[in-house]
Amino acid sequence: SDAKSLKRKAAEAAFAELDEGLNIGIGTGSTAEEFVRVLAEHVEADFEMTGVTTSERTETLCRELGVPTKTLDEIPILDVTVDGADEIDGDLRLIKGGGGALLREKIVAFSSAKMIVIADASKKVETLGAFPLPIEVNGFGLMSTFMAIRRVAETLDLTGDIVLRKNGDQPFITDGGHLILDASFGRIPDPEALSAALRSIPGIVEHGLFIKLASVAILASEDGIERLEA
Ligand code: DER
Repeated sequence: SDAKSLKRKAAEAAFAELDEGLNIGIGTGSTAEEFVRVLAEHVEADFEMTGVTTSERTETLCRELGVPTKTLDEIPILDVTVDGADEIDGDLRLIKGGGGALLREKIVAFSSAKMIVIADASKKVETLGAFPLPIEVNGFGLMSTFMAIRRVAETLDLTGDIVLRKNGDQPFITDGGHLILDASFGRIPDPEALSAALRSIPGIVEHGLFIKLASVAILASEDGIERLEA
């Protein structure tokens, strides 16, 4: 089965864990969009739920498919969030942000009692970092922030390219109006240390290391579904 059907299988397995009448955080990316499609089919068959989306892109798809949504301000505490990931390690630490929605994704995940990550099994890694770490930064003083990141990374023996994410020939702008730097550290042996170090830099709005947020990971492969629990 192709990549899309693996994403669909993970999305269906996540749906199977949901009761009726929940407030559900809905992630961003191609796997999360399979989850929206699964939700829409069940909503069509009178499944009760209310979604809170993590990007304009997901919100638009929910509207198109008839998945009912409210804002996080209307539902500040959610029962569960279902979202994808770019990398998942054995402790359910994640790298997210490939789709540029990491700030709202992290806020929504943090506002949820639990977070179910759905992905094809290729996202499972021994050590995070092969996927470039997205770092969401304020546009003011970009070069100073860039240099601070490099300095802080070097104290952790992390080196590699740090590039401004583009949208064509323009800088990529997030839903929150910020920029994203993608840092190719290659391997991040101590994600907690890097997370704390990045938080010390005021120009950084958020980063794509999701630590102690995911409670369950549902990974689909040709051999079936693997379920990891924190
Ligand atoms: O941008 C994100 O955080 C997405 O959830 C990403 O991590 C996974 O996107 P994918 O399901 O399209 O691989």
